[in-house]
Amino acid sequence: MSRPGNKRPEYHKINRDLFVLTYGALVAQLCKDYEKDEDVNNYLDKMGYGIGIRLIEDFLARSYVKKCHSYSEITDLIAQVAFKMYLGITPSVTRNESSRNEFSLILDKNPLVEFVEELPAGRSSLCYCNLLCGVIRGALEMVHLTADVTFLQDRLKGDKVTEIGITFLKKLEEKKYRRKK
Ligand code: MYR
Repeated sequence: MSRPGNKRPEYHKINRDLFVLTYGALVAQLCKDYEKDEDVNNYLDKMGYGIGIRLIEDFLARSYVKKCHSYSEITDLIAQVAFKMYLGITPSVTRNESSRNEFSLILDKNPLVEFVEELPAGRSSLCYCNLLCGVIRGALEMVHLTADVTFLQDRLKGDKVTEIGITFLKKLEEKKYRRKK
């Protein structure tokens, strides 16, 4: 039976909502388990890192992307292909003009906070979506790149935009991971 028009099947929406709500429950639980925001942020980052080092295989297999030749190309790829693929959004990319290795992803929309209006009371230093930083860091490490990835601005904290900063640090030796040709 053919699908009516171009409408995406409803289960995509249901799965996304379930994921977003599950993520919210995870953050809520971590806030109960850890008193300090910093510990929650670290936990989310580590968890994301674990996801990122596995996700990269899937990403490279499904995206058919070619090897990138600059940090700028890699950041564009993360924004335009990876975020689109896994979160359905395309952040815009800005570059720190005075440095060749610092970039930002500006998120106009963020599906992970769809059901969140504000940070929990007394949690003003919480980086609610810190999992994303870990995912990016982990995935990059598997293509031999170390990077600092942190939230520089966050709408949940009253900032005008949500901004993830990526600072590329150095190229790792190509021994951990060999990309299939
Ligand atoms: C290369 O030159 O080998 C390609 C580099 C690809 C880097 C891809 C990084 C993917 C990051 C995934 C983030 C997903 C966030 C939802």
